Amino acid sequence: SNKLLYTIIIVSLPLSMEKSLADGVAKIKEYLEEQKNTPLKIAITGESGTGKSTFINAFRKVNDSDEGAAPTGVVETTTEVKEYPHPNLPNVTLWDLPGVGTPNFPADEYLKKVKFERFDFFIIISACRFKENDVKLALEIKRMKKKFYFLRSKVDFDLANEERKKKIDKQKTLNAIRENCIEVLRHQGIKDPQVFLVSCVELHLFDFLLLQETLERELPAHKRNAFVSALAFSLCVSCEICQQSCNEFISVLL
Ligand SMILES: Nc1nc2c(ncn2[C@@H]2O[C@H](COP(=O)(O)OP(=O)(O)OP(=O)(O)O)[C@@H](O)[C@H]2O)c(=O)[nH]1
Ligand SMILES: [Mg+2]
Repeated sequence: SNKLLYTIIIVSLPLSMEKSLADGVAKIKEYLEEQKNTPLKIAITGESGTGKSTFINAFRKVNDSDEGAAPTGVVETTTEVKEYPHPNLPNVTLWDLPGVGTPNFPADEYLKKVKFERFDFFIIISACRFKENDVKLALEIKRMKKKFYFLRSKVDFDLANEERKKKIDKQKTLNAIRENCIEVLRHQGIKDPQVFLVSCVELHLFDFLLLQETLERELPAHKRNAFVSALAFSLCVSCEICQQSCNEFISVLL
């Protein structure tokens, strides 16, 4: 992308002026190569019990009871951030986070406790209802100029619950859930929110395939963003520009 190229040129300019133009070009090539191999840390976040750990296991085709699986449960379960490799994409890791908004992880301490800013990309998982904490997470990610997908889990429960009451049009019910999520996110200033409906216990149904395809298609852009942020940050640090200016600089680039 142009923004990536501009960043690389800005970073490389002092080098090429000090040495030869060829050195500058070589440095740019090196940065472009490095960008391809940039690691991408994907945080799986949301309230407790929404299915974050179950999603990670299913995504990795691991049973909840297998050794090495992310622990899942009917009470608050994940209390430490843990990293899991992506099943087929090198340099991509999925990070299982504790749930936000419990007595152990109150919303106002959560971001600091899980070191939220270290992640490059986010999947917010929400179940049953759109909550205040979902909005807080989305706005924080927006503030950091990073991106997220919004996963509405447990839609199998929603359909079963509605079906118990009356004969329903499943597609209509799913659309109502999707539209509600999109509307709330848009209302909070999130442009073009990407919302996927899933059942973490029946991952082959609903939007999971679409989510997987979208992630793989958009991965280069996510990596580019992660790379530009890291590069811009190191540039600003080396120039001793204050944190505020650094954030402004990154926001212009992304
Ligand atoms: N029916 C159904 N059950 C689900 C779904 N996702 C998760 N569950 C169940 O919900 C419970 C909580 O799932 P977890 O994966 O432990 O939830 P979590 O978000 O990791 O919770 P914390 O670690 O406490 O933050 C488990 O009993 C799961 O089996 C889903 O999409 N559908
Ligand atoms: Mg968990």
